[in-house]
Amino acid sequence: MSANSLQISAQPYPFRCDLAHTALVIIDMQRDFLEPGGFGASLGNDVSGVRAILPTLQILLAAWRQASGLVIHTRESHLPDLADCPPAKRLRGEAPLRIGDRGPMGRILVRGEPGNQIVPELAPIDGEWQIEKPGKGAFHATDLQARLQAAGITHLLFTGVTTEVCVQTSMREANDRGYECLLVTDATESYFPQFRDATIAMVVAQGGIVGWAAASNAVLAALPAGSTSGRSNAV
Ligand code: TIU
Repeated sequence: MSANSLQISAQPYPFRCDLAHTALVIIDMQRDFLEPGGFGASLGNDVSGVRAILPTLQILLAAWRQASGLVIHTRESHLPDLADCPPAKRLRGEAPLRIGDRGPMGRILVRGEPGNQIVPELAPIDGEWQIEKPGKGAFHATDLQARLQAAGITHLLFTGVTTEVCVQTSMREANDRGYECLLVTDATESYFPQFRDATIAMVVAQGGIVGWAAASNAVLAALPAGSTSGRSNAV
């Protein structure tokens, strides 16, 4: 095994990857989904529970940065003129505040607004990718596929919110594009814990039909101690 080879204890069997070709993907850890008054709350959800993964994600992110692994942050966001928001998405449901409407954190789910910012605990740093995605999946209407290919990334570790919506959609999109994907079980959360659990179960069923699942401790244990052995430079 090269110094960059990782073997992560996972379901349904160990996940093997090379640090230099693996990215940590943090899906939509933005105020819209984590704080009252945002998009998640406007849909009728109690958003307080999803913040529980923040300490775990902070530890994982710090370790991944220490190992010089690529970090990819996504934000679900729309252009100010909503040209990238299908009416079907904007008009779905009976929310009091819809996408583009002004709420306590600015316009709901609109790029650049206060509510659209990633929470400070996980703020991106230089060299980390930030993908603005108008859909649930991170590949839909973004340049993510082209950038991953250019960077030689073949393996993706998925975290963030919500497990069964944007995380699962992105993981399925990645799986269909040929990426080997692992879901970090305690670094993802749903407004419905039973949906988180069901998503984890369905991802790993049938021999890993969508990919692998592992707790963050298993990822941390696989990282070289004190390593900065990931990519030699930012892509
Ligand atoms: N509503 C819900 O659970 N999620 C979303 O609308 N977006 C994401 O999951 N990011």
